[in-house]
Amino acid sequence: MNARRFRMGLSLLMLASALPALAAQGETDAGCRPVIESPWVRAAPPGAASLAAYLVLRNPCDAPVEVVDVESLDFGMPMIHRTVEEGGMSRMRPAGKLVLAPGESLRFEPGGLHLMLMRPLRPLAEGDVARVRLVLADGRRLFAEFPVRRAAP
Ligand SMILES: [Cu+2]
Repeated sequence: MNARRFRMGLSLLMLASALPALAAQGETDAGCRPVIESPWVRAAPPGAASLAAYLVLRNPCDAPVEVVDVESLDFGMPMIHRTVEEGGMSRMRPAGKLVLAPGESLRFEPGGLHLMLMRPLRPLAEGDVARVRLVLADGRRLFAEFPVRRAAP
């Protein structure tokens, strides 16, 4: 048994012992999920190798959440990027660690953090909808339908 697994087991035990108290309050934090708001994909010319997508991720829960990956049925290689300025040049890099504190929102927006949806598996034109989900560090997935638009909603 490695240390990480042991700690996970330990925290599950602690969670289990805390559940009756939470249930007595009528709410369990285990049921709380971060929320994807205002999702959209920027329309691109037919044949584009990648599309950029944006959203606001809100964490209304009592625990921090970490986003570790993005998945999509509509793209062969979705990634999470950040646009950064380097020596006067605008470049895209892997986003790195994305942790949201309780009550915090994280904006994926043009010129900053974004979803880079590479290798479209079908044509996606304005008015179509892409299926995208964010993967959290605890294994949960947050799904949303991302409408393809010319401009931010
Ligand atoms: Cu990018």
